[in-house]
Amino acid sequence: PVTIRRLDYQVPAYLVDTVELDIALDSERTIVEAKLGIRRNPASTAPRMLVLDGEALEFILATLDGQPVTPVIADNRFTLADVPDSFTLVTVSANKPSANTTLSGLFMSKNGFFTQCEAEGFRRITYFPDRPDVMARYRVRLSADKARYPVLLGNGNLLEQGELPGGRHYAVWDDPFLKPSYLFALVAADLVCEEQTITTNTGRTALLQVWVENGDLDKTHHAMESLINSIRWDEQRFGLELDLDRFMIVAVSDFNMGAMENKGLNIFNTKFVLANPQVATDIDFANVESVVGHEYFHNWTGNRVTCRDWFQLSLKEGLTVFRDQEFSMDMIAAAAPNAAVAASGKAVKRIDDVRTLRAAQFPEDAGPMSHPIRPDEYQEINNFYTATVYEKGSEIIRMQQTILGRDGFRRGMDEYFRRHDGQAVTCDDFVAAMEAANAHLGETADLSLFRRWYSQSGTPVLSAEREWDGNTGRLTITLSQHTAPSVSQPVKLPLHIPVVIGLLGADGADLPLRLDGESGPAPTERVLHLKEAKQSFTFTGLPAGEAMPVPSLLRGFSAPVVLDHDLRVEELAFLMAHDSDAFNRWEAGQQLMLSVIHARLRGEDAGLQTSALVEAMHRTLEADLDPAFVEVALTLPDEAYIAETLDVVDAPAIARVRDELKRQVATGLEDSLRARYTALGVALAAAGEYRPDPASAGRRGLRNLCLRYLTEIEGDGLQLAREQYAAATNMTDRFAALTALAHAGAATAELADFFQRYENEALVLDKWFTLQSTAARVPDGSSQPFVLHVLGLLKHAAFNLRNPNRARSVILQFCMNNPRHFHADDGSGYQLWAEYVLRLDSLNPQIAARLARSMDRWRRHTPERQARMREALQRVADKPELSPDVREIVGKALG
Ligand code: BAL
Ligand code: ZN
Repeated sequence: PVTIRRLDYQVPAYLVDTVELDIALDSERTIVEAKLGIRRNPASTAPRMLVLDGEALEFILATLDGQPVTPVIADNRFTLADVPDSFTLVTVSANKPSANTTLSGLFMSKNGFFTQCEAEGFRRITYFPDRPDVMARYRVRLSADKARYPVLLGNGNLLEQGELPGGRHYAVWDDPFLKPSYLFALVAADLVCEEQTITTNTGRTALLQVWVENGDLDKTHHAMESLINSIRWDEQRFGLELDLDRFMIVAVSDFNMGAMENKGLNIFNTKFVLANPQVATDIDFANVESVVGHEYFHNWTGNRVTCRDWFQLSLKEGLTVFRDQEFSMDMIAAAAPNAAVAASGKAVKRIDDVRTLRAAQFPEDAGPMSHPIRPDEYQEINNFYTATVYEKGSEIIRMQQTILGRDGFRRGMDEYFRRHDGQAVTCDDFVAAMEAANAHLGETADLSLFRRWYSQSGTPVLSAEREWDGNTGRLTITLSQHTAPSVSQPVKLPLHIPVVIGLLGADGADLPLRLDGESGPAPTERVLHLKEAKQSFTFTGLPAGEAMPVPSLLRGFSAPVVLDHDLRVEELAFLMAHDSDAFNRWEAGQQLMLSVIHARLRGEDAGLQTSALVEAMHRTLEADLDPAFVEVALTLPDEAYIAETLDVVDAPAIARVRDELKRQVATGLEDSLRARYTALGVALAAAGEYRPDPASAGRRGLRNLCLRYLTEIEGDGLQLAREQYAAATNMTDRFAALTALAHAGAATAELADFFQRYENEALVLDKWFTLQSTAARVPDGSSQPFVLHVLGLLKHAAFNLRNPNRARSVILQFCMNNPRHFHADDGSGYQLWAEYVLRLDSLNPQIAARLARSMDRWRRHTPERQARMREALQRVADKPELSPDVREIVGKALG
């Protein structure tokens, strides 16, 4: 395998100023004529040789300034020696979209032609320097059969369209902005759209369109609304305006990613566009809003300012995830009736994001694919669209906002666009703009040490120790940090960690925080800047003669670290009840739950701790709190997160202990759970028609959690679930009831009914497959080995390995999100994994590589399982013709 290294970066030898494409679409042989205006890059000292990328292309001809030339075509490269300083190159090539199962480049989905060019798909469309720092102006003429592909879409503005002989038609699209090739897109399909015009904050008019298959127009409204909200939010929060006359979203059902931010022509997986109350859950509605926002926000953070090279991917992805997270929070707050509900709603969103980070990114950062948010090397860039680059990347942006303040961060963003609009830049350029815009803040704006977050991988462990002098009211908190060495970075250095802290007095209220030597007014929350391996902070003027104040550390999860606290069980319960920071109230509960789970895994009875926990959960359920918060507060830590907190993972044992605790909670809270279930049902019915707003989604979420607990124990839980399933008027409630029944192994009839009802709704069928692949039991609760049930799903007439959503809904969901059965003692889960990695690899290497990653943490399992997992990994690694994608993943896992 070839390793590409960040430090080997060279500027492009040739630049492309203009691109004119003429694309004659045909499923069997699409002909692409490309006319490129090329010039020598004055900054390059490379030999005078033009090298273009080209993959899976049939070369037809090339001319240079009108004269035929004969390039050398080998190893996915097109090479022409001795080219002049400035010239026009025309190439004609062909490709076969119907045979393109990789879904990278130009491919076919059921109703037409679509493209995916990030990261390196454009080279499968035409010969080109396919790297993000070559930015050009594009004009594109598309032609296709009119009856089959009546809609022809491209980036930018529609200049012209018309008829052609032979039942064909054409359209010419012109993109006024310079863009890298990865943002190129086209669509030629049989589609319909919802459209709306909007006036931007400076009075410009733009046409917004959401394109879908015929029959799906009843599911576009939420995406359109989310797009308009995104446009407004970016104007208000960052002063960024929509810069095009037309902005299109197109939904496609075969797609590797969630969505893609192509300039003016976002292409989306249907999963993140289509939603109405009958087919989408509250979570789906929220995801549509967040992904529509994410892709729209890329228009500035990614498109107007793009990445110099793919090592800088987090420049746009971390920043854009941060922006979409903030957008969702602000939308929740805007819908809240008062400040308290707004704050709680924002905390719930933050909690969801942190749960994702812990379940996906923490394991990644501790495993064979561990990499800094700005990786130093890769074999296949598609493998680096990771939780680290995205979610940890967002945390690194969030910390800059915490350090510089919201206003300071905004100043930095303004400076970033002032300096770099229209350029392809680096992560360092971003941090430099943040520093420059805030230089007046002095040392606060010095991010030189902070930059290590970009270059160092691994999750730091932050430890806190306390020393209380009750006579003088002085509390010293000593923070220390440690990051475990990794293969590529045996020595880890201290990072700049912003630790947001509060101190709770005996009555649970926040105390003033005055550091030793300070005078004047003292805030009740502040940021401690840990910059060394170990640092002490002494707070003075605290109530003398009282018990030690209880520290609330890392409020709002102010840094992506593991907090190794020394809080006692009573202190955790105290924080859970009183902390003014809702995130930390939730976190205290999670830590209590974890300590019970750990004790039980060690074989201890943990009776007292369990009682304390159940009591604390009971108080939370009975308190007058935002239902959305109560839902997350009563949810036990995910199995994946529990596994991350252990040295040796016995996945079925974790599931068993977690189940037992769930049953104990359900038994302890049974009456309250039933009462709350009923009361919430009454409130929701009184509120009338289904709406996916945060308040009603929160009520449904809590009500369905109550149902889930009730189905864990003997009683009327299953009956309630059956009734809810039958009476549901929206997908959230119907699917929640089905989920509760499926996990209880009592869903045979409802699963059959669900299939019949939604047979023609692909996204709902994906849910049906996912639920069965991730369930705790087989549908009828029998003792059939679970893997046989999964094999049955894989053979189901509605299963299709070529469709990424469907493939993910069974095989990836089983391998990644059903640890108790995937890690079955007989190794059958691992055998299935190997077989499907190999099958998928010959169709779609990107999806195969994602599946391959479910073995990342194999070395943490029990010795018997490790042996079986290694065998399965070796079986894949031994296949001679593996894609570079899968080769990199299994190579690193075994390495
Ligand atoms: N740029 C790839 C898809 C996304 O992150 O929006
Ligand atoms: Zn993105």
